[in-house]
Amino acid sequence: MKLSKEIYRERRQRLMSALGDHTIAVIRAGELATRNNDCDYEFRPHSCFFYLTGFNEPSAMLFILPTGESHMAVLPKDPEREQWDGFRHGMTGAMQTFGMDQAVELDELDDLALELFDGADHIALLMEDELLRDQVLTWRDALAARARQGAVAPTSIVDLSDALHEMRLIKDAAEIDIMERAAQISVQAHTQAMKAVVPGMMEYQLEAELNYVFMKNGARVPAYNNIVASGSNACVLHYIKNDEEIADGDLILIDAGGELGCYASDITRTFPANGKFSEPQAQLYQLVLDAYHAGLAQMTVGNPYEAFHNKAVEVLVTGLVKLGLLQGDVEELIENKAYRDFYMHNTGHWLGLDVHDCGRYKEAGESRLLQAGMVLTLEPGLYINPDNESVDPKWRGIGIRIEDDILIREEGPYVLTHGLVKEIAEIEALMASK
Ligand SMILES: [Mn+2]
Repeated sequence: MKLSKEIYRERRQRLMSALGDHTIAVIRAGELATRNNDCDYEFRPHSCFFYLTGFNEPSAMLFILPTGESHMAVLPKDPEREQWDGFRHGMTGAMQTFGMDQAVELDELDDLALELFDGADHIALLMEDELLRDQVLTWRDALAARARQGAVAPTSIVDLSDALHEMRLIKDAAEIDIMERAAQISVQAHTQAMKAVVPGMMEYQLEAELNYVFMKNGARVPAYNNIVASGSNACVLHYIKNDEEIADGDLILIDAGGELGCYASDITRTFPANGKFSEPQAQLYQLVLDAYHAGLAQMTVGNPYEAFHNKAVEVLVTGLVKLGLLQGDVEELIENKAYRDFYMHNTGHWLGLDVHDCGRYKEAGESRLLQAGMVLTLEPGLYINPDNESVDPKWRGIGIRIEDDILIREEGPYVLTHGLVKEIAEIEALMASK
């Protein structure tokens, strides 16, 4: 699942061209996080660092010069530590395997930074990285203190977020390939969950089916916490307790996706625990599905980002009026956001190394236009709070979301999560066949 080192080199060069001359970029992998006592969480590098290096060891720091020339400080080779914690690439690996022009061990980090920063005008970093900001200022001060010895300290710190985020937003062929593979593992996991569910099961037992399929297929971790919400738990948007019993007659909403090669997939399906939608469940489900199809048709090159959300809202509100959950004029209800009690989130987000991936949604205050290579989710839903006394009791506690991952292409949207049932008849047929 590794891309060639030339791909990473080209990305570093492209970033530096975007940042302009006299700028050095610095970015770090991140540190191991303690879970408890001497147990750490599994390390997962910062997505921006990984995007530029493919390097997956904690504590590493990358410096890129205006030419694209790249230096990295890494954990040292250490036979004793490696005996306990596993292989480290070390300096030689950073250069040979990852294409760094120079690598040093972490105890030489300060020397490397001072050498590289001396005479540079601007230091570019992810401005949100508070720790690195402080460290860069410390290096700046050290250079300033050596002015009489001829050192020249940088004069400004600039944010590289926007340049890097915009690069990450448009996926290249290699990324699309990995993302489709991640998506297809998640398709298998959701299919398995639909087949495995039996009323009386605990939500976490169904979650185990997802994790099994993810891991068995190489997506060693979920891209975000699995949501397995039965009944009215589906109305809690980020329900991750997953510890209740699934009742006969419940709908189950699963929002889960595996992570492969650090790339996320993100799928939601909603299906009946007993294999058959009730009449009210089917009516609301079909409405969300109609909004999905209407939204998908808007995901074309040159269309504003907000178009698919607006279309989905229009379909949902029209349907809610028809079913009697909302009363009044559709346009006015949209204008007043009267649907927010039933639909309180956006219809999608960028997807990539992060599940809520980076990249601007607006440009000059306007919704940006969709471009080939963008990947985003399409996820209309409806959530009828169990305590909502303004609606007929038959609707209360029903929560539905349908979510796929979509690649924008010149020839039209491509569903990376293809092959996963979502029509009512398809879901019921799959569940009846188990
Ligand atoms: Mn999502």
